[in-house]
Amino acid sequence: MRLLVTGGAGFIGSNFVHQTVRERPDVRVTVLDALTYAGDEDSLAPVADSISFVRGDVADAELVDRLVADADVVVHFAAESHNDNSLADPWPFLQTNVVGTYTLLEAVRRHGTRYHHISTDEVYGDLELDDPAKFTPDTPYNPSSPYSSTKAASDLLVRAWVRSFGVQATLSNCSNNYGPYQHVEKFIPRQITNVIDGVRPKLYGTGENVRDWIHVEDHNSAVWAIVERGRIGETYLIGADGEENNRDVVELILELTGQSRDAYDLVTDRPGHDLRYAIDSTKLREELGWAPRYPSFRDGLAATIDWYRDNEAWWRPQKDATEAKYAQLGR
Ligand code: NAD
Ligand code: TDX
Repeated sequence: MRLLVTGGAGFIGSNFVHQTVRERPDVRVTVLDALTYAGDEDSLAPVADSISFVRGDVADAELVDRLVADADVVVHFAAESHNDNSLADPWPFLQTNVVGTYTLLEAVRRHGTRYHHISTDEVYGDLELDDPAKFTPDTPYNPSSPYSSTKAASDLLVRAWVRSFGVQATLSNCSNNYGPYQHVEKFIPRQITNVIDGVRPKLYGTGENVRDWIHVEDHNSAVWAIVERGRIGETYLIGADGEENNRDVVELILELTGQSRDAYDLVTDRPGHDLRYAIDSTKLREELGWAPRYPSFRDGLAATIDWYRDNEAWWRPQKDATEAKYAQLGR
């Protein structure tokens, strides 16, 4: 199989490429990535000899057409992915998430290529803290932020291209990922690296907001299950029943790093901050027989802390600039 992975130098995409090279030697991987601030070719260093890397933009129609013509399957991870950045400057989110997805869809339409679209649970908006409900594939779209609204827009384009043009696509909406190679702007790596630097973790608002954590390896094994066995036109929700509130996550990071569990600060809340996400992944589990391999959040978090301790050379170059951005926002 010739596989084109967009955004393969980012957090989830690079882990997907590692897993693919490790477990599927029959797959020939090409990565297309623009290497924005969030992309890092070093994340692919361990597999560099086994893949082809192309630096370029998913909204570059000519380049995309050439690469899609040479692929059997496209898995589209590339996106602007950080909510706080989307509040500061929405434009790159429109360009990459919406125009970039459109550009890929037109190419897979022309070439009849199998396409899998990576998306987020944030397209469904948020749930109340005390509501037992979870998101299902039938939950109405109700995104809150520029980031999630552009991801929702891209999902709707995919659905329309399936219905109107018969594009061979599947979609997945996953909950919050954690694991190695995640940019230090994101919650868990930001707090781990703060603790390593002797800085107190920073919780937005009251820290009550709930996220449904899944290890990145589990997200990626689910993506493979959908690529291989998913039904065309269908949406699969990916989640591992990992609901935790942000305060509990910070306290666990502090405990696992030998600090006092109350050694954190509350900072200004994110505008429009979604309260709670929770995924019902019954369809994925029952229809495709998928199950997570990393069910313990505590163990996965401990391993992730070890990874950041052991790989300071990977994250250190991003840390100061990231914290300078947050300082401007008062967060
Ligand atoms: P990331 O920000 O770590 O990586 C994004 C990658 O895309 C980077 O390598 C970047 O260089 C590349 N990129 C950005 N714009 C590009 C462009 N115009 N052309 C080509 N490449 C470009 O993001 P991530 O956390 O790995 O997320 C990957 C995908 O998974 C996104 O589609 C995101 O919406 C989705 N997702 C993420 C999570 C999560 O918890 N991180 C959860 C659910 C879904
Ligand atoms: O310093 C922080 N303090 C804090 O309390 C940061 C950076 C975040 N938070 C909170 C905000 C959220 O409630 O932690 C939670 C997680 O924040 P992020 O890591 O920014 O993730 P989130 O906004 O939930 O979105 C993530 O999951 C869904 C990814 O960034 C998206 O790409 C994905 O679609």
